[in-house]
Amino acid sequence: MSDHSDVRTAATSDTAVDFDAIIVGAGFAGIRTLYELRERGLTALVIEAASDIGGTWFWNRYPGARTDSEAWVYAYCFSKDLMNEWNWSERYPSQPEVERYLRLVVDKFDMRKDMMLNTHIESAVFDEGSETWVVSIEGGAQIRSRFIVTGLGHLSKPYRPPFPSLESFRGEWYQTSRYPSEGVDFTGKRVAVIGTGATGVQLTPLVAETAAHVTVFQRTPNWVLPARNHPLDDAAWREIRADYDGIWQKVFSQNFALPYGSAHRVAADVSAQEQQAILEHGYEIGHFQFLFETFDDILTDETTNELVCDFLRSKIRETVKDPATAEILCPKYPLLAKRPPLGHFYYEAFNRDNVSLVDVSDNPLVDVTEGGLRTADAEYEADIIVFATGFDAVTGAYLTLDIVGRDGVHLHDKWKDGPRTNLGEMVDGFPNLFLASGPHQPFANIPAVIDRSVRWIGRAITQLLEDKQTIIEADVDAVDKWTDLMPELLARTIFAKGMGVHAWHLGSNIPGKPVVVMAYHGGANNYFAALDDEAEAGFPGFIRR
Ligand code: N01
Repeated sequence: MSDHSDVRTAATSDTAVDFDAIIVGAGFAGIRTLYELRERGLTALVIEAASDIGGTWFWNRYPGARTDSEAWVYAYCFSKDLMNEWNWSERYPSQPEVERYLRLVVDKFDMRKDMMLNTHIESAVFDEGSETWVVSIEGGAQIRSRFIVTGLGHLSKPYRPPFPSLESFRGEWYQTSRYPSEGVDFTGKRVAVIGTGATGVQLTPLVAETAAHVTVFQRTPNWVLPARNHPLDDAAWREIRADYDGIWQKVFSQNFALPYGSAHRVAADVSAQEQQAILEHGYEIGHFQFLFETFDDILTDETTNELVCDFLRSKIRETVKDPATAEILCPKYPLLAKRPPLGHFYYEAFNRDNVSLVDVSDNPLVDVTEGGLRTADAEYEADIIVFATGFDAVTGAYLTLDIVGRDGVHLHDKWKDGPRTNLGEMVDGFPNLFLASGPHQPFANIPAVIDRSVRWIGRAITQLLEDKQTIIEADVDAVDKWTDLMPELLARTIFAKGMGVHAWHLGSNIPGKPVVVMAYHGGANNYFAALDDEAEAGFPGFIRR
Protein backbone atom coordinates (compact mmCIF):
# COMPACT_ATOMS: atom_id res chain seq x y z
CA MET A 1 0.00 0.00 0.00
CA SER A 2 1.28 3.44 -0.81
CA ASP A 3 1.35 5.89 2.11
CA HIS A 4 -0.38 8.56 0.02
CA SER A 5 1.52 11.18 1.95
CA ASP A 6 0.90 13.56 -0.95
CA VAL A 7 -2.74 14.21 0.07
CA ARG A 8 -3.29 17.89 0.59
CA THR A 9 -4.15 19.69 3.82
CA ALA A 10 -7.52 21.29 4.48
CA ALA A 11 -6.10 24.76 3.89
CA THR A 12 -5.25 24.18 0.26
CA SER A 13 -7.18 26.07 -2.39
CA ASP A 14 -5.97 23.95 -5.27
CA THR A 15 -8.97 22.46 -7.05
CA ALA A 16 -7.10 20.01 -9.26
CA VAL A 17 -8.23 16.45 -8.69
CA ASP A 18 -5.91 13.95 -7.01
CA PHE A 19 -7.71 10.96 -8.50
CA ASP A 20 -10.47 10.48 -11.03
CA ALA A 21 -12.41 8.58 -8.36
CA ILE A 22 -12.42 7.94 -4.66
CA ILE A 23 -13.89 4.61 -3.65
CA VAL A 24 -15.21 4.29 -0.12
CA GLY A 25 -14.59 0.89 1.45
CA ALA A 26 -12.31 -2.05 0.63
CA GLY A 27 -14.88 -4.82 0.83
CA PHE A 28 -16.37 -6.83 -2.02
CA ALA A 29 -17.79 -3.68 -3.64
CA GLY A 30 -14.77 -1.41 -3.26
CA ILE A 31 -12.38 -4.02 -4.65
CA ARG A 32 -14.68 -4.73 -7.58
CA THR A 33 -14.99 -1.00 -8.26
CA LEU A 34 -11.24 -0.43 -8.26
CA TYR A 35 -10.84 -3.18 -10.83
CA GLU A 36 -13.59 -1.73 -13.04
CA LEU A 37 -12.36 1.84 -12.98
CA ARG A 38 -8.76 0.91 -13.64
CA GLU A 39 -9.84 -1.22 -16.60
CA ARG A 40 -11.59 1.87 -17.96
CA GLY A 41 -8.42 3.91 -17.63
CA LEU A 42 -9.33 5.92 -14.53
CA THR A 43 -7.17 6.60 -11.52
CA ALA A 44 -8.79 5.69 -8.23
CA LEU A 45 -8.05 5.55 -4.53
CA VAL A 46 -9.84 3.21 -2.14
CA ILE A 47 -10.23 4.59 1.37
CA GLU A 48 -10.94 2.08 4.13
CA ALA A 49 -11.41 2.64 7.86
CA ALA A 50 -10.28 -0.85 8.88
CA SER A 51 -6.67 -1.94 9.16
CA ASP A 52 -7.04 -4.33 6.25
CA ILE A 53 -9.26 -5.11 3.30
CA GLY A 54 -12.37 -7.32 3.45
CA GLY A 55 -15.25 -5.12 4.62
CA THR A 56 -17.84 -7.32 6.26
CA TRP A 57 -15.37 -10.23 6.03
CA PHE A 58 -12.84 -8.22 8.00
CA TRP A 59 -15.17 -7.31 10.86
CA ASN A 60 -17.40 -10.38 11.21
CA ARG A 61 -14.86 -12.93 12.43
CA TYR A 62 -17.06 -14.62 15.04
CA PRO A 63 -17.02 -18.43 15.42
CA GLY A 64 -19.01 -20.06 12.65
CA ALA A 65 -19.02 -17.05 10.30
CA ARG A 66 -19.31 -18.37 6.76
CA THR A 67 -21.11 -17.56 3.54
CA ASP A 68 -24.75 -18.44 3.02
CA SER A 69 -24.40 -18.55 -0.76
CA GLU A 70 -22.53 -21.28 -2.57
CA ALA A 71 -18.85 -20.41 -2.70
CA TRP A 72 -18.44 -20.56 -6.45
CA VAL A 73 -20.95 -17.75 -6.93
CA TYR A 74 -20.11 -15.84 -3.76
CA ALA A 75 -17.13 -14.61 -5.69
CA TYR A 76 -15.99 -12.38 -8.51
CA CYS A 77 -16.65 -13.29 -12.11
CA PHE A 78 -14.69 -10.48 -13.81
CA SER A 79 -11.52 -12.51 -14.38
CA LYS A 80 -11.37 -15.97 -15.94
CA ASP A 81 -7.87 -16.29 -14.58
CA LEU A 82 -9.08 -15.72 -11.06
CA MET A 83 -12.01 -18.08 -11.54
CA ASN A 84 -9.61 -20.80 -12.67
CA GLU A 85 -7.07 -20.14 -9.97
CA TRP A 86 -9.08 -20.18 -6.78
CA ASN A 87 -10.64 -23.38 -5.41
CA TRP A 88 -12.98 -22.85 -2.50
CA SER A 89 -12.66 -25.74 -0.06
CA GLU A 90 -16.31 -25.94 1.03
CA ARG A 91 -19.79 -25.26 -0.28
CA TYR A 92 -20.02 -22.40 2.27
CA PRO A 93 -16.50 -21.19 3.05
CA SER A 94 -15.68 -19.80 6.46
CA GLN A 95 -14.73 -16.20 7.19
CA PRO A 96 -10.94 -16.85 7.16
CA GLU A 97 -11.19 -18.42 3.72
CA VAL A 98 -13.25 -15.55 2.29
CA GLU A 99 -10.76 -13.11 3.76
CA ARG A 100 -7.88 -15.06 2.15
CA TYR A 101 -9.70 -14.98 -1.17
CA LEU A 102 -10.17 -11.21 -1.06
CA ARG A 103 -6.51 -10.75 -0.15
CA LEU A 104 -5.49 -12.92 -3.08
CA VAL A 105 -7.62 -10.77 -5.41
CA VAL A 106 -6.12 -7.56 -4.09
CA ASP A 107 -2.57 -8.88 -4.39
CA LYS A 108 -3.09 -10.56 -7.76
CA PHE A 109 -4.26 -7.28 -9.28
CA ASP A 110 -1.72 -5.23 -7.35
CA MET A 111 -4.43 -3.15 -5.71
CA ARG A 112 -2.84 -2.28 -2.40
CA LYS A 113 -0.89 0.57 -3.96
CA ASP A 114 -4.24 2.27 -4.64
CA MET A 115 -5.62 1.77 -1.16
CA MET A 116 -5.46 3.84 1.96
CA LEU A 117 -6.29 1.73 5.03
CA ASN A 118 -6.84 2.82 8.64
CA THR A 119 -8.39 5.98 7.27
CA HIS A 120 -11.64 7.36 8.53
CA ILE A 121 -13.58 9.64 6.20
CA GLU A 122 -15.24 12.53 8.01
CA SER A 123 -17.09 14.04 5.10
CA ALA A 124 -17.45 14.10 1.36
CA VAL A 125 -18.57 17.47 0.02
CA PHE A 126 -19.43 18.40 -3.56
CA ASP A 127 -17.62 21.61 -4.46
CA GLU A 128 -19.93 23.31 -6.95
CA GLY A 129 -17.32 25.76 -8.19
CA SER A 130 -14.91 23.13 -9.43
CA GLU A 131 -17.50 20.35 -9.74
CA THR A 132 -15.32 17.99 -7.77
CA TRP A 133 -15.77 16.00 -4.59
CA VAL A 134 -13.67 16.93 -1.57
CA VAL A 135 -13.19 14.08 0.84
CA SER A 136 -11.95 15.09 4.29
CA ILE A 137 -10.22 12.46 6.32
CA GLU A 138 -9.50 12.31 10.01
CA GLY A 139 -6.50 14.47 10.81
CA GLY A 140 -7.46 17.25 8.41
CA ALA A 141 -6.20 16.08 5.03
CA GLN A 142 -8.40 16.41 1.98
CA ILE A 143 -8.48 14.46 -1.24
CA ARG A 144 -10.24 15.71 -4.33
CA SER A 145 -11.78 13.61 -7.08
CA ARG A 146 -14.15 13.91 -10.00
CA PHE A 147 -16.21 10.86 -9.00
CA ILE A 148 -16.98 9.15 -5.75
CA VAL A 149 -18.20 5.58 -5.48
CA THR A 150 -19.47 4.14 -2.21
CA GLY A 151 -18.94 0.48 -1.41
CA LEU A 152 -20.31 0.79 2.08
CA GLY A 153 -22.11 -2.54 2.36
CA HIS A 154 -25.67 -3.24 3.41
CA LEU A 155 -24.72 -4.74 6.74
CA SER A 156 -21.84 -2.69 8.05
CA LYS A 157 -23.12 -0.39 10.78
CA PRO A 158 -23.50 -2.55 13.90
CA TYR A 159 -26.56 -2.36 16.12
CA ARG A 160 -26.43 -3.06 19.81
CA PRO A 161 -29.42 -2.49 22.11
CA PRO A 162 -28.69 0.53 24.31
CA PHE A 163 -28.62 -1.25 27.68
CA PRO A 164 -27.81 1.60 30.08
CA SER A 165 -25.74 -0.45 32.56
CA LEU A 166 -23.48 -2.29 30.13
CA GLU A 167 -20.36 -0.74 31.61
CA SER A 168 -21.21 -2.17 35.03
CA PHE A 169 -21.07 -5.74 33.71
CA ARG A 170 -18.19 -7.53 35.44
CA GLY A 171 -17.68 -10.12 32.71
CA GLU A 172 -16.61 -9.78 29.09
CA TRP A 173 -18.88 -8.74 26.26
CA TYR A 174 -18.46 -8.87 22.50
CA GLN A 175 -20.33 -7.80 19.43
CA THR A 176 -20.14 -10.30 16.58
CA SER A 177 -19.70 -7.57 13.97
CA ARG A 178 -16.67 -6.18 15.82
CA TYR A 179 -15.26 -9.49 16.96
CA PRO A 180 -11.65 -9.60 18.26
CA SER A 181 -9.20 -11.09 15.78
CA GLU A 182 -7.47 -13.06 18.52
CA GLY A 183 -10.75 -14.88 19.25
CA VAL A 184 -12.51 -15.47 22.57
CA ASP A 185 -12.03 -18.42 24.89
CA PHE A 186 -15.45 -19.66 25.96
CA THR A 187 -14.10 -22.72 27.77
CA GLY A 188 -15.99 -23.34 30.98
CA LYS A 189 -17.84 -20.01 30.75
CA ARG A 190 -21.52 -19.19 31.07
CA VAL A 191 -22.30 -17.43 27.82
CA ALA A 192 -25.36 -15.34 27.00
CA VAL A 193 -26.07 -15.01 23.27
CA ILE A 194 -28.50 -12.24 22.34
CA GLY A 195 -29.92 -12.63 18.86
CA THR A 196 -31.06 -15.49 16.66
CA GLY A 197 -30.54 -14.05 13.18
CA ALA A 198 -28.09 -15.55 10.66
CA THR A 199 -25.19 -14.60 12.94
CA GLY A 200 -26.57 -16.03 16.20
CA VAL A 201 -27.61 -19.17 14.32
CA GLN A 202 -24.06 -19.73 13.00
CA LEU A 203 -22.39 -18.91 16.29
CA THR A 204 -24.45 -20.78 18.89
CA PRO A 205 -23.59 -24.43 18.08
CA LEU A 206 -19.86 -23.65 18.03
CA VAL A 207 -19.81 -21.69 21.28
CA ALA A 208 -21.76 -24.54 22.90
CA GLU A 209 -18.91 -26.94 22.12
CA THR A 210 -16.65 -25.41 24.78
CA ALA A 211 -18.81 -23.20 27.02
CA ALA A 212 -20.08 -24.46 30.38
CA HIS A 213 -23.49 -23.17 29.42
CA VAL A 214 -25.03 -21.13 26.62
CA THR A 215 -28.25 -19.20 27.17
CA VAL A 216 -29.77 -18.04 23.91
CA PHE A 217 -32.12 -15.06 24.18
CA GLN A 218 -34.64 -15.17 21.36
CA ARG A 219 -37.04 -12.34 20.60
CA THR A 220 -38.27 -13.55 17.19
CA PRO A 221 -37.70 -17.14 16.03
CA ASN A 222 -36.28 -17.62 12.54
CA TRP A 223 -36.98 -20.13 9.82
CA VAL A 224 -33.59 -21.84 9.83
CA LEU A 225 -33.01 -23.94 6.71
CA PRO A 226 -30.45 -26.74 6.73
CA ALA A 227 -27.21 -25.60 5.06
CA ARG A 228 -25.91 -29.08 4.17
CA ASN A 229 -22.34 -27.89 3.89
CA HIS A 230 -19.77 -30.21 2.33
CA PRO A 231 -16.17 -30.08 1.11
CA LEU A 232 -15.50 -29.32 -2.56
CA ASP A 233 -13.03 -31.82 -3.99
CA ASP A 234 -11.29 -31.83 -7.37
CA ALA A 235 -14.20 -33.64 -9.00
CA ALA A 236 -16.62 -30.98 -7.74
CA TRP A 237 -14.38 -28.26 -9.20
CA ARG A 238 -14.08 -30.05 -12.52
CA GLU A 239 -17.88 -30.10 -12.68
CA ILE A 240 -18.19 -26.41 -11.79
CA ARG A 241 -15.51 -25.38 -14.29
CA ALA A 242 -17.02 -27.50 -17.04
CA ASP A 243 -19.69 -24.80 -17.30
CA TYR A 244 -18.68 -21.89 -15.07
CA ASP A 245 -19.98 -19.37 -17.59
CA GLY A 246 -23.30 -21.19 -17.70
CA ILE A 247 -23.49 -21.06 -13.90
CA TRP A 248 -22.97 -17.29 -13.93
CA GLN A 249 -25.57 -16.92 -16.64
CA LYS A 250 -28.00 -18.73 -14.36
CA VAL A 251 -27.04 -16.39 -11.52
CA PHE A 252 -27.78 -13.31 -13.60
CA SER A 253 -31.11 -14.78 -14.73
CA GLN A 254 -32.38 -15.74 -11.29
CA ASN A 255 -34.53 -13.70 -8.89
CA PHE A 256 -32.01 -13.80 -6.06
CA ALA A 257 -28.87 -14.01 -8.20
CA LEU A 258 -28.31 -17.62 -7.18
CA PRO A 259 -27.42 -20.49 -9.54
CA TYR A 260 -30.80 -22.17 -9.36
CA GLY A 261 -33.52 -22.99 -11.77
CA SER A 262 -37.17 -22.92 -10.87
CA ALA A 263 -39.49 -25.72 -9.83
CA HIS A 264 -41.81 -25.27 -12.84
CA ARG A 265 -44.79 -26.00 -10.64
CA VAL A 266 -46.84 -24.38 -7.90
CA ALA A 267 -47.99 -26.32 -4.86
CA ALA A 268 -51.58 -26.59 -6.13
CA ASP A 269 -50.35 -28.53 -9.19
CA VAL A 270 -49.68 -31.67 -7.17
CA SER A 271 -51.45 -33.85 -4.57
CA ALA A 272 -50.94 -33.40 -0.83
CA GLN A 273 -48.80 -36.55 -0.78
CA GLU A 274 -46.59 -35.31 -3.63
CA GLN A 275 -46.27 -31.92 -1.92
CA GLN A 276 -44.76 -33.60 1.14
CA ALA A 277 -42.42 -35.76 -0.98
CA ILE A 278 -41.19 -32.67 -2.85
CA LEU A 279 -40.61 -30.78 0.38
CA GLU A 280 -38.77 -33.75 1.93
CA HIS A 281 -36.51 -33.97 -1.10
CA GLY A 282 -35.87 -30.21 -1.10
CA TYR A 283 -35.12 -30.29 2.62
CA GLU A 284 -32.49 -32.97 2.06
CA ILE A 285 -30.77 -30.78 -0.57
CA GLY A 286 -31.11 -27.85 1.83
CA HIS A 287 -29.95 -24.26 1.39
CA PHE A 288 -32.08 -21.62 -0.35
CA GLN A 289 -32.45 -24.17 -3.13
CA PHE A 290 -35.24 -25.53 -0.92
CA LEU A 291 -37.11 -22.25 -1.48
CA PHE A 292 -36.66 -22.06 -5.25
CA GLU A 293 -36.79 -25.61 -6.52
CA THR A 294 -39.74 -27.00 -4.55
CA PHE A 295 -42.64 -24.69 -5.49
CA ASP A 296 -42.52 -21.48 -7.50
CA ASP A 297 -45.14 -19.68 -5.42
CA ILE A 298 -43.66 -19.79 -1.90
CA LEU A 299 -42.83 -16.09 -2.08
CA THR A 300 -46.13 -14.99 -3.55
CA ASP A 301 -48.91 -17.33 -2.41
CA GLU A 302 -49.91 -17.32 1.26
CA THR A 303 -51.43 -20.82 1.14
CA THR A 304 -48.30 -22.35 -0.34
CA ASN A 305 -46.19 -20.39 2.10
CA GLU A 306 -48.21 -21.73 5.03
CA LEU A 307 -47.93 -25.28 3.67
CA VAL A 308 -44.14 -24.93 3.67
CA CYS A 309 -44.20 -23.31 7.12
CA ASP A 310 -46.15 -26.30 8.49
CA PHE A 311 -43.58 -28.62 6.95
CA LEU A 312 -40.68 -26.70 8.50
CA ARG A 313 -42.40 -26.56 11.90
CA SER A 314 -42.72 -30.34 11.76
CA LYS A 315 -38.95 -30.55 11.11
CA ILE A 316 -38.19 -28.32 14.11
CA ARG A 317 -40.44 -30.48 16.33
CA GLU A 318 -38.78 -33.63 14.97
CA THR A 319 -35.27 -32.29 15.62
CA VAL A 320 -35.61 -30.58 18.99
CA LYS A 321 -36.28 -33.14 21.71
CA ASP A 322 -37.80 -30.85 24.33
CA PRO A 323 -41.30 -29.98 23.07
CA ALA A 324 -41.50 -26.69 24.96
CA THR A 325 -38.18 -25.53 23.45
CA ALA A 326 -39.29 -26.69 20.00
CA GLU A 327 -42.47 -24.61 20.28
CA ILE A 328 -40.50 -21.49 21.17
CA LEU A 329 -38.29 -22.08 18.13
CA CYS A 330 -41.28 -22.41 15.76
CA PRO A 331 -41.98 -19.12 13.95
CA LYS A 332 -45.62 -18.07 13.73
CA TYR A 333 -45.10 -15.71 10.78
CA PRO A 334 -44.65 -16.51 7.06
CA LEU A 335 -41.42 -17.91 5.68
CA LEU A 336 -39.42 -15.11 3.98
CA ALA A 337 -40.98 -12.29 5.98
CA LYS A 338 -37.45 -12.16 7.37
CA ARG A 339 -34.32 -13.33 5.58
CA PRO A 340 -34.02 -17.01 6.63
CA PRO A 341 -30.65 -18.08 8.04
CA LEU A 342 -28.91 -21.31 7.11
CA GLY A 343 -28.24 -23.62 10.02
CA HIS A 344 -25.23 -25.80 10.63
CA PHE A 345 -26.85 -28.05 13.24
CA TYR A 346 -28.52 -25.07 14.92
CA TYR A 347 -31.70 -26.78 16.10
CA GLU A 348 -29.65 -29.80 17.20
CA ALA A 349 -27.68 -27.51 19.56
CA PHE A 350 -30.81 -27.18 21.72
CA ASN A 351 -30.61 -30.92 22.49
CA ARG A 352 -27.37 -30.35 24.38
CA ASP A 353 -27.56 -30.23 28.18
CA ASN A 354 -25.53 -27.02 28.20
CA VAL A 355 -27.82 -24.97 25.90
CA SER A 356 -31.03 -23.30 26.97
CA LEU A 357 -33.42 -20.96 25.23
CA VAL A 358 -35.12 -17.95 26.77
CA ASP A 359 -38.09 -16.44 24.99
CA VAL A 360 -37.92 -12.66 25.40
CA SER A 361 -40.65 -11.87 22.89
CA ASP A 362 -43.15 -10.75 25.53
CA ASN A 363 -40.74 -10.09 28.33
CA PRO A 364 -37.84 -8.12 26.81
CA LEU A 365 -34.32 -7.85 28.06
CA VAL A 366 -34.20 -4.47 29.73
CA ASP A 367 -30.63 -4.15 30.93
CA VAL A 368 -27.31 -5.67 31.80
CA THR A 369 -26.49 -6.28 35.46
CA GLU A 370 -23.12 -6.72 37.16
CA GLY A 371 -23.52 -10.46 36.79
CA GLY A 372 -25.51 -10.87 33.57
CA LEU A 373 -28.77 -9.73 32.02
CA ARG A 374 -32.25 -9.03 33.20
CA THR A 375 -35.81 -8.83 32.00
CA ALA A 376 -38.50 -7.04 34.00
CA ASP A 377 -38.90 -10.02 36.34
CA ALA A 378 -35.88 -12.33 35.97
CA GLU A 379 -32.09 -12.22 36.07
CA TYR A 380 -29.73 -14.44 34.06
CA GLU A 381 -26.13 -14.90 35.10
CA ALA A 382 -23.37 -14.84 32.52
CA ASP A 383 -19.58 -14.57 32.34
CA ILE A 384 -19.62 -13.51 28.69
CA ILE A 385 -22.34 -11.72 26.71
CA VAL A 386 -22.31 -11.97 22.92
CA PHE A 387 -24.38 -9.42 21.07
CA ALA A 388 -25.45 -10.97 17.77
CA THR A 389 -27.96 -8.16 17.41
CA GLY A 390 -27.51 -7.23 13.77
CA PHE A 391 -27.10 -3.99 11.89
CA ASP A 392 -28.57 -0.61 11.15
CA ALA A 393 -28.78 -2.02 7.66
CA VAL A 394 -28.57 -0.57 4.16
CA THR A 395 -28.78 3.15 4.95
CA GLY A 396 -27.01 3.07 8.35
CA ALA A 397 -23.49 3.44 6.97
CA TYR A 398 -24.56 6.12 4.47
CA LEU A 399 -26.11 8.27 7.15
CA THR A 400 -23.07 8.02 9.41
CA LEU A 401 -20.82 9.41 6.72
CA ASP A 402 -21.46 13.12 6.13
CA ILE A 403 -22.13 13.32 2.39
CA VAL A 404 -23.01 16.82 1.19
CA GLY A 405 -24.31 17.43 -2.31
CA ARG A 406 -25.39 20.45 -4.31
CA ASP A 407 -26.67 23.51 -2.34
CA GLY A 408 -25.16 22.14 0.88
CA VAL A 409 -27.79 19.40 1.18
CA HIS A 410 -26.72 16.59 3.51
CA LEU A 411 -27.61 13.07 2.45
CA HIS A 412 -28.82 12.28 5.98
CA ASP A 413 -31.36 15.13 5.67
CA LYS A 414 -32.42 14.14 2.18
CA TRP A 415 -32.94 10.54 3.31
CA LYS A 416 -34.41 11.27 6.74
CA ASP A 417 -37.69 9.58 5.76
CA GLY A 418 -35.94 6.85 3.78
CA PRO A 419 -33.59 6.51 0.82
CA ARG A 420 -34.41 8.03 -2.58
CA THR A 421 -32.44 6.91 -5.65
CA ASN A 422 -32.69 6.19 -9.31
CA LEU A 423 -31.91 2.51 -9.98
CA GLY A 424 -30.19 2.31 -6.60
CA GLU A 425 -27.20 3.88 -8.34
CA MET A 426 -27.44 7.66 -7.96
CA VAL A 427 -29.22 10.36 -5.97
CA ASP A 428 -30.53 13.64 -7.41
CA GLY A 429 -28.56 16.62 -6.15
CA PHE A 430 -25.44 14.48 -5.64
CA PRO A 431 -23.63 14.69 -8.98
CA ASN A 432 -21.00 12.08 -9.84
CA LEU A 433 -21.75 10.14 -6.65
CA PHE A 434 -22.36 6.46 -7.40
CA LEU A 435 -23.61 3.80 -5.00
CA ALA A 436 -21.79 0.56 -5.79
CA SER A 437 -23.76 -1.18 -3.09
CA GLY A 438 -26.66 0.65 -1.57
CA PRO A 439 -30.40 1.02 -1.07
CA HIS A 440 -32.94 0.15 -3.79
CA GLN A 441 -30.72 -2.60 -5.16
CA PRO A 442 -31.93 -6.20 -5.00
CA PHE A 443 -32.18 -8.26 -1.85
CA ALA A 444 -30.06 -11.05 -3.35
CA ASN A 445 -26.64 -12.71 -3.58
CA ILE A 446 -24.55 -9.64 -2.88
CA PRO A 447 -21.33 -10.22 -4.92
CA ALA A 448 -23.44 -10.77 -8.04
CA VAL A 449 -25.45 -7.59 -7.43
CA ILE A 450 -22.24 -5.68 -6.84
CA ASP A 451 -20.80 -7.00 -10.10
CA ARG A 452 -23.71 -5.69 -12.17
CA SER A 453 -23.97 -2.44 -10.25
CA VAL A 454 -20.28 -1.66 -10.67
CA ARG A 455 -20.32 -2.63 -14.33
CA TRP A 456 -23.17 -0.13 -14.81
CA ILE A 457 -21.21 2.58 -12.99
CA GLY A 458 -18.25 1.88 -15.29
CA ARG A 459 -20.45 2.14 -18.36
CA ALA A 460 -21.99 5.41 -17.15
CA ILE A 461 -18.60 6.98 -16.53
CA THR A 462 -17.17 5.79 -19.85
CA GLN A 463 -20.19 7.19 -21.70
CA LEU A 464 -19.81 10.50 -19.93
CA LEU A 465 -16.14 10.75 -20.81
CA GLU A 466 -16.70 9.67 -24.40
CA ASP A 467 -19.33 12.38 -24.75
CA LYS A 468 -16.83 14.90 -23.34
CA GLN A 469 -19.15 15.64 -20.44
CA THR A 470 -18.24 16.13 -16.79
CA ILE A 471 -21.41 15.70 -14.76
CA ILE A 472 -23.95 12.92 -14.40
CA GLU A 473 -26.74 13.16 -11.90
CA ALA A 474 -30.01 11.32 -11.25
CA ASP A 475 -33.07 13.01 -12.70
CA VAL A 476 -35.50 13.94 -9.93
CA ASP A 477 -38.56 12.51 -11.72
CA ALA A 478 -36.74 9.24 -12.33
CA VAL A 479 -35.79 9.15 -8.65
CA ASP A 480 -39.42 9.64 -7.62
CA LYS A 481 -40.50 6.90 -10.00
CA TRP A 482 -37.89 4.37 -8.87
CA THR A 483 -38.45 5.13 -5.19
CA ASP A 484 -42.24 4.79 -5.56
CA LEU A 485 -41.75 1.46 -7.31
CA MET A 486 -40.07 -0.08 -4.24
CA PRO A 487 -43.22 -0.48 -2.07
CA GLU A 488 -45.23 -1.61 -5.10
CA LEU A 489 -42.79 -4.44 -5.76
CA LEU A 490 -42.57 -5.37 -2.10
CA ALA A 491 -46.36 -5.62 -1.82
CA ARG A 492 -46.36 -8.42 -4.41
CA THR A 493 -44.23 -10.64 -2.15
CA ILE A 494 -44.31 -12.23 1.28
CA PHE A 495 -41.34 -10.00 2.20
CA ALA A 496 -43.99 -7.37 2.94
CA LYS A 497 -44.90 -9.32 6.09
CA GLY A 498 -41.50 -8.31 7.49
CA MET A 499 -43.08 -5.08 8.76
CA GLY A 500 -44.24 -6.81 11.93
CA VAL A 501 -41.18 -8.97 12.67
CA HIS A 502 -38.24 -6.57 12.90
CA ALA A 503 -36.92 -7.29 9.40
CA TRP A 504 -33.69 -5.40 8.72
CA HIS A 505 -34.48 -4.98 5.00
CA LEU A 506 -37.34 -2.68 6.05
CA GLY A 507 -35.47 -0.96 8.86
CA SER A 508 -37.96 -2.35 11.37
CA ASN A 509 -35.20 -3.90 13.52
CA ILE A 510 -33.93 -0.51 14.69
CA PRO A 511 -36.04 1.42 17.21
CA GLY A 512 -36.97 4.82 15.77
CA LYS A 513 -35.72 4.13 12.24
CA PRO A 514 -38.26 4.95 9.52
CA VAL A 515 -39.83 1.71 8.29
CA VAL A 516 -39.48 1.95 4.53
CA VAL A 517 -38.66 -0.34 1.66
CA MET A 518 -34.90 -0.21 1.36
CA ALA A 519 -34.39 -2.90 -1.28
CA TYR A 520 -35.64 -3.72 -4.76
CA HIS A 521 -37.97 -6.72 -4.56
CA GLY A 522 -38.72 -7.13 -8.24
CA GLY A 523 -36.14 -9.88 -8.81
CA ALA A 524 -32.39 -9.44 -9.23
CA ASN A 525 -32.65 -10.60 -12.86
CA ASN A 526 -35.16 -7.83 -13.63
CA TYR A 527 -32.95 -5.31 -11.88
CA PHE A 528 -29.96 -6.35 -14.01
CA ALA A 529 -32.14 -5.97 -17.11
CA ALA A 530 -33.21 -2.50 -15.96
CA LEU A 531 -29.56 -1.48 -15.57
CA ASP A 532 -28.72 -2.75 -19.06
CA ASP A 533 -31.78 -1.07 -20.59
CA GLU A 534 -30.86 2.24 -18.99
CA ALA A 535 -27.29 2.07 -20.29
CA GLU A 536 -28.34 0.98 -23.76
CA ALA A 537 -30.91 3.77 -23.97
CA GLY A 538 -28.20 6.36 -23.20
CA PHE A 539 -29.04 6.90 -19.50
CA PRO A 540 -32.37 8.74 -19.94
CA GLY A 541 -33.05 8.78 -16.19
CA PHE A 542 -29.90 10.81 -15.61
CA ILE A 543 -28.97 14.37 -16.45
CA ARG A 544 -25.61 14.70 -18.17
CA ARG A 545 -23.72 17.71 -19.27
O1 N01 B 1 -28.73 -9.76 12.34
P1 N01 B 1 -30.33 -9.92 12.41
P2 N01 B 1 -27.67 -10.86 11.90
N1 N01 B 1 -33.35 -8.09 22.57
O2 N01 B 1 -30.87 -8.53 12.38
C1 N01 B 1 -32.03 -9.74 17.98
C2 N01 B 1 -26.39 -11.32 6.86
N2 N01 B 1 -25.55 -12.36 7.38
O3 N01 B 1 -26.32 -10.26 12.10
O4 N01 B 1 -35.54 -10.72 15.28
C3 N01 B 1 -33.32 -9.33 22.07
O5 N01 B 1 -30.84 -10.87 11.45
C4 N01 B 1 -33.02 -9.78 16.86
O6 N01 B 1 -34.30 -10.09 17.34
P3 N01 B 1 -35.58 -9.71 16.37
C5 N01 B 1 -27.74 -11.88 6.48
O7 N01 B 1 -28.23 -11.23 5.35
C6 N01 B 1 -25.03 -13.19 6.47
O8 N01 B 1 -27.95 -12.14 12.54
O9 N01 B 1 -35.30 -8.32 15.88
N3 N01 B 1 -32.94 -9.61 20.83
C7 N01 B 1 -32.39 -10.86 15.97
O10 N01 B 1 -32.67 -12.13 16.43
C8 N01 B 1 -28.55 -11.58 7.70
O11 N01 B 1 -29.94 -11.57 7.45
C9 N01 B 1 -24.24 -14.19 6.88
O12 N01 B 1 -36.74 -9.78 17.24
C10 N01 B 1 -32.55 -8.58 20.06
C11 N01 B 1 -30.90 -10.57 16.14
O13 N01 B 1 -30.76 -9.79 17.33
C12 N01 B 1 -27.99 -10.25 8.11
O14 N01 B 1 -26.60 -10.37 7.88
C13 N01 B 1 -24.00 -14.43 8.21
C14 N01 B 1 -32.54 -7.26 20.52
C15 N01 B 1 -30.35 -9.79 14.98
O15 N01 B 1 -30.53 -10.54 13.83
C16 N01 B 1 -28.18 -9.87 9.54
O16 N01 B 1 -27.94 -11.01 10.37
C17 N01 B 1 -24.53 -13.57 9.13
C18 N01 B 1 -32.97 -7.03 21.84
N4 N01 B 1 -33.04 -5.79 22.36
C19 N01 B 1 -25.30 -12.53 8.69
N5 N01 B 1 -32.12 -6.47 19.51
C20 N01 B 1 -23.68 -15.04 5.84
O17 N01 B 1 -23.84 -16.19 5.87
C21 N01 B 1 -31.86 -7.28 18.45
N6 N01 B 1 -32.13 -8.55 18.80
C22 N01 B 1 -22.93 -14.47 4.73
